[in-house]
Amino acid sequence: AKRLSGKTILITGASSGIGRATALEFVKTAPDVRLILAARRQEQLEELKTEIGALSSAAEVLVTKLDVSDPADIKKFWAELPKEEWKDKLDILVNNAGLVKGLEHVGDIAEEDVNIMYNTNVTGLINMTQAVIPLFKARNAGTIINIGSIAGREPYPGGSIYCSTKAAVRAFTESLRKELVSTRIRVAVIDPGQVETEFSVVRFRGDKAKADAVYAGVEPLTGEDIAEIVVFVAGRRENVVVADTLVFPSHQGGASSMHRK
Ligand code: NDP
Ligand code: 8X3
Repeated sequence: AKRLSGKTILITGASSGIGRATALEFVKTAPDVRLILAARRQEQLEELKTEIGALSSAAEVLVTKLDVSDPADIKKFWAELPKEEWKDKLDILVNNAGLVKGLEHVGDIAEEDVNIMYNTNVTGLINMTQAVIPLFKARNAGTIINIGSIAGREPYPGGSIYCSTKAAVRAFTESLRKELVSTRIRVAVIDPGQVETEFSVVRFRGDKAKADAVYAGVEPLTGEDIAEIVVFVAGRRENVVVADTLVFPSHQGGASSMHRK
């Protein structure tokens, strides 16, 4: 908690699921953290800001509408972020924004779905990271935590696009970590297995019944479970890099190895 006290943290995809839980977990761990919460849905971010305010009067929260899949929006975000108060103070970037669309097989995947997954999960994460690296290098400090997935390690049928985006996140993170070994900048990837969030609702384009069926007879992880790990990784001593973490619920052995009741 002491190590995270007063830190400035940017979380993408903070409006729901893992990102939202991560914001709350940082505040519970260090009540005086300073959070930049970004996502496309500003209303959800404002609600989260209110919830954080009720938890801690010492936390500072900046809510920003950001679509990471749009390079122009990312440029605008960094140009508008107040320099002295937020940009120059940034300590931690959590690249969490990401999504999956559908389960179609190759040959049947809509071009729009390919683009939204790659532009968000891969290009968005790269663009956010490229913007932050010069800031962190100037101070020889900073932590980048990327949310990957078991899907990036173990591709499954119907997941060609999503799985390959997460494999890209994994490779990008590892190259970056190796590029930075002469610095004090830390780079980590956390690969969750099954977590019950809005993830499946988004996959099935709002079909809640289909999304619920994914979690029938199993006990998935919660956003909070992953949030605790993000905060743990961020809160280690500056010389400690928890480089790579795979997290499952106890009934899950791999992307397609699941025990159902
Ligand atoms: P949710 O759908 O609950 O949350 C996804 C978040 O990403 C939302 O806040 C959403 O906000 C944001 N987001 C999506 N697209 C964009 C965009 N273009 N720009 C900015 N923000 C965006 O799902 P999860 O919490 O589960 O997902 C978080 C991360 O965890 C993702 O990277 C996902 O791939 C990964 N993951 C999830 C697993 C799971 O089983 N749930 C397992 C392994 C990894 P908004 O719509 O407001 O923009
Ligand atoms: C989410 C996990 O296996 O449903 O990244 O793709 S999976």
